[in-house]
Amino acid sequence: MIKVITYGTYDMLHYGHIKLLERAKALGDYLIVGVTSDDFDKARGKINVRQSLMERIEAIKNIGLADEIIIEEYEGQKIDDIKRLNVDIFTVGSDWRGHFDYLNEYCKVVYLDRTEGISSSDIRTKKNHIKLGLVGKVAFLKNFSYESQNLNIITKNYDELLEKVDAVYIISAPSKHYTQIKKALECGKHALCESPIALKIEEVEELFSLAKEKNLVLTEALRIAYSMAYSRMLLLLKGGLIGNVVSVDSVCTSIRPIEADDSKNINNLWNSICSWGPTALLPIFQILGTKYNGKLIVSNFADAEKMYDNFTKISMVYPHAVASIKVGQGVKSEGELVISGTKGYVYVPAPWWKMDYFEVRYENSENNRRYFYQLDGEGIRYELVNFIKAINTGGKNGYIESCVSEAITKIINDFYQKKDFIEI
Ligand code: C2G
Repeated sequence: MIKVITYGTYDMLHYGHIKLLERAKALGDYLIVGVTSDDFDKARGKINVRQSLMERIEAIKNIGLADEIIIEEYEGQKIDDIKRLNVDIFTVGSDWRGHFDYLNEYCKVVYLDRTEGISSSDIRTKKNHIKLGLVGKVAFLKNFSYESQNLNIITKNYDELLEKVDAVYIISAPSKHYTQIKKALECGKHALCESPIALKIEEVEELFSLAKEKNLVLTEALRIAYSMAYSRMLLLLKGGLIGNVVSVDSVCTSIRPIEADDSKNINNLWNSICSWGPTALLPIFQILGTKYNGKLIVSNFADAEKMYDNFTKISMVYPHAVASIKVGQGVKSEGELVISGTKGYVYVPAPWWKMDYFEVRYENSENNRRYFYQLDGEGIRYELVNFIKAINTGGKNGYIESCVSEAITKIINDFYQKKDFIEI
């Protein structure tokens, strides 16, 4: 029996894919089709895939050509599969000519002519290509456009921009977020906004209910939430990895002097609490929930009148746990995340907000484990993928619950209102 294997994403399965599979099948007696996992596609830069892994597998099943379907999850897996499944022929479309010659060492490699004139990208473009407008600082946008090369980007005056796009990514100063999001939603545009999405709790509630009413996606842009290491860590914690969590302590700092032109205009300021607060608070609210009993905010100001804090420490008390954050734009500390539990603790080394691995440590160090994951583009890619997916499927963004967004804003609001507050 001649075994043939071929791989692909098979997004929006089309005639070109089917022709390829028919010819692959004809090369032998048994056809194995490897369908790429969502994470593997993200990692190899395919960020626009429209269908989920299960939908893509279902489509391949339905055409009835595959004798076996496997999932391709990591780079280098092809060699493993070929050896493990005793494959005789590896085949793929001619767009990959030369790329897989290294597999000749394990089996025969056949490049089949690609069907011209059709591709998943064309279908996606025709279906509805999402035009994303960027609003904010140029330095950040430069970094961003690299990650979003598959998306349309237009930057102009805000009203003009809103007319031309389907969605906006807002990276402006925090004090502008509420008005800009509201305007976008009122114009029927989806919004992804750097955290915090507003400075007052009523504003956040209003924006979320407006988005809901208009069937639009409103998402807080907190990159770490979308990183694989972080989301897997949350799942493992929920599964009791370290027993009951009794303390979450997170530190995020970076020394950034106030720029001369910034200090003139409060509207352009990203103080410590706004720059780092949302990221530092995220694991606390996602692990311990948003219902704490009390808190204390302690700040040191570079400019007290403008509420520009050099450094802020917040301590929180929950019924059965405590939490703390330390954030600073003018103070440097070890940017680690430590989650303490009754059986052990999770340690994420600095800078934890760029985490691609974490460690679980126990009393008996022989039981310690390290978990490694891939993190590309500091998470911007994953954030975008989720935003676009939520728009396309009319679904919610499952990564940051709206109660977490509200809790983050509440803390920042209390900082500005100097509630539960001490200045040092
Ligand atoms: N294909 C084709 N004709 C088209 C489009 C695609 O013959 N008009 C072929 C591709 O060459 C590939 C298969 O259909 O062999 C699946 O295509 P994709 O879903 O685009 O997957 P791809 O990114 O090419 O992944 O590990 C993944 C594989 O290397 C291929």
